[in-house]
Amino acid sequence: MPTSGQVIPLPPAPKYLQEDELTLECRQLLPSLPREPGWVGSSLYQYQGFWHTSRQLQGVLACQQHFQALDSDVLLVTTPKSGTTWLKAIVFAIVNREAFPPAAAEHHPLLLNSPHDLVPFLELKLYVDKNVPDLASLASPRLFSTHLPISSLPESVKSSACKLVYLCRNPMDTFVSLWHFTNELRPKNLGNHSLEDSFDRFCRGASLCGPFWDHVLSYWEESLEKPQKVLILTYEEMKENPNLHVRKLAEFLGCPFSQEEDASGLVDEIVKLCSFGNLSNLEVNKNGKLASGEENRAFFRRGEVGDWKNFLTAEMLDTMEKISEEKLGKSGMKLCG
Ligand code: PAP
Repeated sequence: MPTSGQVIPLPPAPKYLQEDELTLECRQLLPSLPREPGWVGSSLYQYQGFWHTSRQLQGVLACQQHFQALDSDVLLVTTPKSGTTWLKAIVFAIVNREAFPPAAAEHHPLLLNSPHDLVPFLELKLYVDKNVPDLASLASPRLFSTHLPISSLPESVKSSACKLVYLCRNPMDTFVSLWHFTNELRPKNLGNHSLEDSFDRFCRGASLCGPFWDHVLSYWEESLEKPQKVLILTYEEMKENPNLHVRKLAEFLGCPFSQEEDASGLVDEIVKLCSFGNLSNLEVNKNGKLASGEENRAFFRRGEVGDWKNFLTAEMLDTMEKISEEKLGKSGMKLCG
C-alpha cells in the first residue's frame, strides 16, 4: 500500500498516444496546418487536404521522402475501418499460399500474428518512428498498407508499376466502426465522444484520413484510368461473395489459382482462414497488442454489413446519402447500396 503523499508512477501511454517525440521537421510544420480536435489523441492536422494525427503526419512525411516502391510491390489502401485487417489477411494468404498452405493450419503465420504485423502500414508503422527502415531484404512481392489519400502517396508508388488494392466500405458502417474504435482507444479518463458530435465531424470530413468521400473518389477515378494498377473492392461485395473476390484478387495480383488449386478447395480454405469468426477467436487477436500499443482485439468488433442500423437515425442516414450523392453521384461509384 502506498503511504500518503507517495506518488505512484502512471504506466507509460501507449505509443499511438505519444505526441511529443516528433522530428524537428514535423514540429516546425504543425503550427502552419489547420487543426481540429482529435478522435483519440489531442488534435488532427490537415495536410495536403486530409486529416492526420501528429504522429501519423511524421510517418507521412518520412515515407513520402524515403519509401522507394518496386514494380513488384503490392500496396493495400483503405480509409480507416473499411476492412483493412481482413484485406491484409486475405492478400497475405493468397500471395504466400505456396510457402504457407492455408490447410497446414497450425503453422500458418496468420494464426500467430496480427495481420497488421504481416502487412505493415507505411506511415503508421514502418516510417512512424525516426529511423528509416531497410526494406531491401523483404521477400518479393513486398506487401504494404496505407491509409493515405492518392495525392499524398510517395512519388515512387505513382511512378512505378506497383499495384494498389483499394477496399472501401459504406460510410455508415465505416463511421460506426470508427466511432467505436476511437472511443476504445481514447484514454479512459477522457470519456467517450458522443455519436452525434463524431457524426458531425465525420460528415464535415474531419476524421482520420478524411474527408472519407474524397479519399474514395480519388482512388475510384484512378482505377478507371489505370485498371491494371488499381483494383477497387467493396467490403459489402466481399462479404456477399468472398470466394469470387479472393479469385479476383489473385488474378489482379498476377497469381491466379490453377485448376488443381481450385479443385483442391484452396480458395475455400483461404476464405475460412481469414474469416471474422476464425481470426477474431485466435489467441493472438484476443490478447495480443501491436507495437504501437493498440490491442489486437480492437480490430475485431462485429464484422457485419448494416450494423449502422443499430446506431444511426433515419436523419443521419439521409445526411450520409445526400453527401454520397453529392460527392460521388456523377462518378458512378456507389457506396450506399
Ligand atoms: P483499420 O483500418 O484501423 O486497420 P479495419 O480492419 O478496417 O481497421 O476495421 C475493423 C473493421 O473490420 C471492424 O468492423 P466493425 O467495427 O464494423 O465490426 C472489424 O470487425 C472488421 N473486421 C475485422 N476482421 C474482419 C474479417 N476477417 N472479416 C470481416 N470483417 C472484419
